[in-house]
Amino acid sequence: MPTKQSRRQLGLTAALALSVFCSACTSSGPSEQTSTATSATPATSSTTSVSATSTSATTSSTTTSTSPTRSATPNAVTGPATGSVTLGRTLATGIDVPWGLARIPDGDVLVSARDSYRITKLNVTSGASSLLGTVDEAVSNVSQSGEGGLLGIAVSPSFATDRLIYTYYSTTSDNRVARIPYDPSKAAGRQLGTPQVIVKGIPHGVDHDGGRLAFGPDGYLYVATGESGVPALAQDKASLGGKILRVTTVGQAAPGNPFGTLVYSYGHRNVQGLAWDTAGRLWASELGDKTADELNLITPGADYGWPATQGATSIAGYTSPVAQWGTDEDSPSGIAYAGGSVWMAALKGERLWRIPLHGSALVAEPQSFLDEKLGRLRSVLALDDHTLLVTTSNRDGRQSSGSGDDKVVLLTVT
Ligand SMILES: [Ca+2]
Repeated sequence: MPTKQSRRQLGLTAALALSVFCSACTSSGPSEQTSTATSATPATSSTTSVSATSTSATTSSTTTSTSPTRSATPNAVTGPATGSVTLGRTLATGIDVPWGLARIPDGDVLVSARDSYRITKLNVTSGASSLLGTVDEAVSNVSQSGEGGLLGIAVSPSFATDRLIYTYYSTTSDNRVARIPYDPSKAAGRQLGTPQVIVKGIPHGVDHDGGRLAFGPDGYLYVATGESGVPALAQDKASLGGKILRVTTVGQAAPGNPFGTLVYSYGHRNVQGLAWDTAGRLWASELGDKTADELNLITPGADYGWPATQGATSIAGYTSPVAQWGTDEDSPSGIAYAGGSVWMAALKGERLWRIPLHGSALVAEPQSFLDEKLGRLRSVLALDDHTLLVTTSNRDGRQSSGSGDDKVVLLTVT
C-alpha cells in the first residue's frame, strides 16, 4: 500500500495532468471512499496537457503552494499560482456530520448536519450557536457507510420576508428537496415548521446521493444529484439522478430549462459542489470513479459524459472538465468562489484545492492547501473574497474521527 506521502506525490502528478483523455473509465465504485481504496492514476496526456511539478511548503498556520512550470498552450495555464491559506478559529465542534452551509441576511450561517438531522445557526464572529430544530423526515444510512441523510441547505432569496429554508434530504426510498418555514420567535430547537416537499423521486442509493443546493443569481434553485450507484441513470433525461436540476421555489421546471423539465445538465456521476463566479458562470464539482474527479463549467443541456467517460474526452457530444484530479487527491464535495478562484473541499484528498481562474479557463495549476491538517473536508462557504468557512467530515463513517470532530473552521485566503 502506498504511503500517504507517496500517494500525494502521485496525485500531484495526476492533478497537473489537466485536459487529459480518459481511456480507462471503469465500473462504478463508492464515491466518498477513504484513501485506501484506489490509487491516483495519471492519465494519458493529450496535446493540451500541462506537464509540471509542484512543491508545497507549510508553516504553522499558513500554507503556501507554488507551481513553477507553465504551459505554452494559449487559453490554459499562463501564470504562477500565488495563493495562501491561513487557518483561523474553530467556530464549532462536535457536529455529526456538517454537510450544508448557507448564510442568512443577518450574517449568521446555517449548518445542516447529515446524521443528527440538526439545523444550527452559527455566528461567524462570536462562534455562538443555537439549534433551530431537526429535520425528522431525513434518514441517514451511515450504518451502511452510506452517504445519505440531511444534506444540502439553502436559504430563500426572499428569506428576509418569507423565512424559508430549503433542504435536500434522504428518505428510505428517495432523495427530496423541501422548504421549511423558520420562526425565530419560537424557542431554540422548535423553530422549524413542517417541511413542504417540492421535489421528490430523486434516486437514492447507499452512495452517490448528490445533495448540494444553491440558489443561482437568476433566483432559481439548483440541485446537485447523483446516479445512486446506477450509472445509466446519468444519461436518462427522464431520471432526476446524475443531474443538475434547476427549479422554481415550488419545485417546478425553471423557465428556460433546456428540455422543458427540471433537468439543467446531465451525464453526471455524483455532483456535490455548486458555485457561481462573479460573471455568473456555474461551476460544479463531481466525484469521479477510479480515474478522474472533475471541476466542470456547467452549461444548460450539456452532457458531462458519465458513464461513457470521466475526465477529459475527445468524444463528440461530451463536455470535458476544466480541471481534473486523481481520486486519491480529491474526491470533491463542496466548492465556493472567492477572489478569482474556485475553492474545493476534498474528502479522500483531505485538503482544500484552490483553482485559479480567468474567465472560464485555468490561469495556473490548482494548488493544494491544508493537506491532512483537518482530515476530510466537506463544505466551503465564502463569506467574502478572503474569508472562507470550511467543514470537516471525519465522522461520516469513512475513517476514525479526531478530537472535536466534526468542525466548522474559519480560513483567511488569498
Ligand atoms: Ca465528466
